[in-house]
Amino acid sequence: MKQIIDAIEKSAIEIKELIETGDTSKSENENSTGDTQLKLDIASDIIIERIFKEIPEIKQIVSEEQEEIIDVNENGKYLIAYDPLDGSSLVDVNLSVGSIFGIYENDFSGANIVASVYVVYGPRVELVISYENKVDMYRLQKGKFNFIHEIKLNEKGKLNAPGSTQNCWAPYHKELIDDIFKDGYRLRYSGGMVPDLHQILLKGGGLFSYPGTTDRPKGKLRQLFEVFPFAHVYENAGGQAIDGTQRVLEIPTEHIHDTSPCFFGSNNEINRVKEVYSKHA
Ligand code: P6P
Repeated sequence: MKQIIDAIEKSAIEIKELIETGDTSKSENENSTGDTQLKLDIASDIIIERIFKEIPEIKQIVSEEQEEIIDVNENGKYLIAYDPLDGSSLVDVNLSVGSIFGIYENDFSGANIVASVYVVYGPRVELVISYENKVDMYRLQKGKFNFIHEIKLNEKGKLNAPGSTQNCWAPYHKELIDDIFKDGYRLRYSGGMVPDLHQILLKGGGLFSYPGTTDRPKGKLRQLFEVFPFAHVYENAGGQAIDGTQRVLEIPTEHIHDTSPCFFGSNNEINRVKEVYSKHA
């Protein structure tokens, strides 16, 4: 696992420089989910793939930006699914973005995720590792990632990050979100999954939601590259990650680019979601 962490740290330093100087315009290509790729997406993906291909303990990799799984080492132990630069379109308006890595054994499935790592490229570059029963945060300082502190969620938080197209929400979802705001929660939503979820983790808790909607019944966020890695983080930090009723890590993956409705948060807020969604499942 250390080889992989070192590789991710190395890629983060290169991607940080790419964000500062790179071309943020659109490419001619679309990824397998149909999103138009930015040149930053492709360049970040090339950096990560190049670095991962040097790591003996990696068996396979798959990128959100590519259609197929890539075989790396037949004797490798780990399979890595990654989103090289999530929310890349936010770079143009100078908001934070991130890279997300799900580390799996045996196959790419929620049940077989064994660790996850994400990197936030913001005013500071921070790297969070969820492994075994801990979530630890590191910060890039003078070219090196230094340990800062462990991350734990409170039972109840103060932040509410409601995603997706509001006029496509189910009426009961809208009522749930409105009720949470009526209880005094603060709106914190940038449109970047990594900084939005990082903020809730660091500010002690709350709720991030990206539900199924009339325009996207299965939600927008990808299971292997986004939902499962953050589910691993939130559960290890003492919170939960569900699709409305069940743990997202129990959801079967039919296709490597499958999406899933998702709710990440502290126990109190997730239990509110379960109470509402269980009546409409
Ligand atoms: P919406 C970025 O494009 C992303 O994939 C996630 O980082 C983010 O949480 C979500 O989409 C935002 O989607 O529909 O709320 O703009």
